[in-house]
Amino acid sequence: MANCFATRTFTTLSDLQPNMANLKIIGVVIGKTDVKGFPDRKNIGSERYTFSFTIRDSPAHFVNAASWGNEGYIKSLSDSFRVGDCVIIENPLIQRKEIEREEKFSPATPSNCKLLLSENHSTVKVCSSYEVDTKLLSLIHLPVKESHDYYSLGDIVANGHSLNGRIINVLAAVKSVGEPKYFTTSDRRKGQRCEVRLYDETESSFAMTCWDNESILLAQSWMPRETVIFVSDVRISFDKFRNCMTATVISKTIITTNPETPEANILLNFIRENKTNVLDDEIESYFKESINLSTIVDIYTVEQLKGKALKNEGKADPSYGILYAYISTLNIDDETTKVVRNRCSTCGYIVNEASNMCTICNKNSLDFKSVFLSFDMLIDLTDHTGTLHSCSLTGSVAEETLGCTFVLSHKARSGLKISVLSCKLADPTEASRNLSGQIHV
Ligand SMILES: *[C@@H]1O[C@H](CO)[C@@H](O)[C@H](O)[C@H]1NC(C)=O
Ligand SMILES: *[C@@H]1O[C@H](CO)[C@@H](O)[C@H](O)[C@H]1NC(C)=O
Ligand SMILES: *[C@@H]1O[C@H](CO)[C@@H](O)[C@H](O)[C@H]1NC(C)=O
Ligand SMILES: CC(=O)N[C@H]1CO[C@H](CO)[C@@H](O)[C@@H]1O
Ligand SMILES: CC(=O)N[C@H]1CO[C@H](CO)[C@@H](O)[C@@H]1O
Repeated sequence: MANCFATRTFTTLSDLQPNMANLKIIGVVIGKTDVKGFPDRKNIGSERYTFSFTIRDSPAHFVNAASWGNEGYIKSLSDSFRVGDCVIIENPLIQRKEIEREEKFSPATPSNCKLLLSENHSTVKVCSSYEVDTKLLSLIHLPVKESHDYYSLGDIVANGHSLNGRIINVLAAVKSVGEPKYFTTSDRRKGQRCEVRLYDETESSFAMTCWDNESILLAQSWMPRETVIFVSDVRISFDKFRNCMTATVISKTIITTNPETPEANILLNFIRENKTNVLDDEIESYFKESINLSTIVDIYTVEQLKGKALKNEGKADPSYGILYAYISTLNIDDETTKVVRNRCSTCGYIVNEASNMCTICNKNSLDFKSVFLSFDMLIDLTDHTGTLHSCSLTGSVAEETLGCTFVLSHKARSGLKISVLSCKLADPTEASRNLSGQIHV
């Protein structure tokens, strides 16, 4: 790698003025967008490509840089560095920033300039972290907003609809990072999505969705229950499907991983001290059935569910749907399988039968008399395409299904876990209409 600190000195971002020429700038990349293609108006039938990024060289100064060009140049430039890398830019064009236009889609910056990079004039070099001053590298852990300028997750939930559509800052810990999902839109564009679950002292789970490869890649580096993030300018919306508030990473968003601020340290202490004590997702979903059944409309066959399981192997994100099937095995007479189990009333987890201990709360259930009986059985579900074996039918859904007082959770060997949220007799005409509709899809 070329020596990044060859004789020529760098112009600091605080000294940038529009139309300055022959500059050399160094900075750490704190934000970056995906490459996008646009039809070229001057050259009908061809496309121009672009991406942008944000660099910082001191706590108070950062600027946006954009590059336009042909597909090959833009893609290879974009692939050459990531958020967290340190880059040296030579000969960028320095333009005056039109604040309103620029900051609609790009991060807000303190600078009145922006950089434009072109293939013919500018160069971007990536420095190895060994060569870079640690002062510069440490900027990656400094949020771009005041360290106290954020909403707690509890504040967001409490404000509810009034925050719908607002762009705010959030400080939170990472609870889980979903597996990225890739799809093709109806107009044949490729898309991707990844859901990150956040938590803090005030809220145990809050969804943040990433729709771009750069933020998805960044999210893959986060450690659940260890990483704290400061998300500047994230969009808050009300998710009608899940009936809750959610956050969405947009092109204005800058995410600071493991921020070095007093507020982030307090949160870090909280997650470290509370690590062993937190309910795991399974328990949480046991108590918090926040799914609005009337919003579940996708209809699947057994075959489609198995296909989905293969595609999603090892993924944590649940998906919801309706299955028209019959219960082909309901084994309540077999003495080797238990039908009823004790669950801990604090966390909802199954209490170990031999020790009478709740392994999650570490409480002895006999001391606390804090258990309740719950159905816990395995059933098979069959339709015209196949059978799902060993779906577990538990809790109140089992109670309703069986018509006696007592949820369907399923861990099949495929790694697919199915939770039955409701189980009712299907109207035969509705079922046949839906299933025949399916075949044409
Ligand atoms: C870059 O340079 C090449 C050859 O030197 C020229 O053909 C091309 O038009 C230039 N591109 C731009 C955007 O100026
Ligand atoms: C995002 O990543 C996927 C998988 O690597 C790729 O197929 C897709 O083209 C990428 N999209 C963009 C906009 O870079
Ligand atoms: C569930 O969703 C339906 C349709 O979107 C809506 O009318 C209803 O109010 C929702 N119920 C709850 C409890 O949020
Ligand atoms: C350090 C810290 O904030 N610990 C918290 C862990 O969780 C319990 C219960 O929610 C709190 O009481 C502690 O303060
Ligand atoms: C295609 C079709 O017939 N869809 C039906 C499936 O079942 C729902 C009720 O669950 C009907 O509302 C749809 O019209």
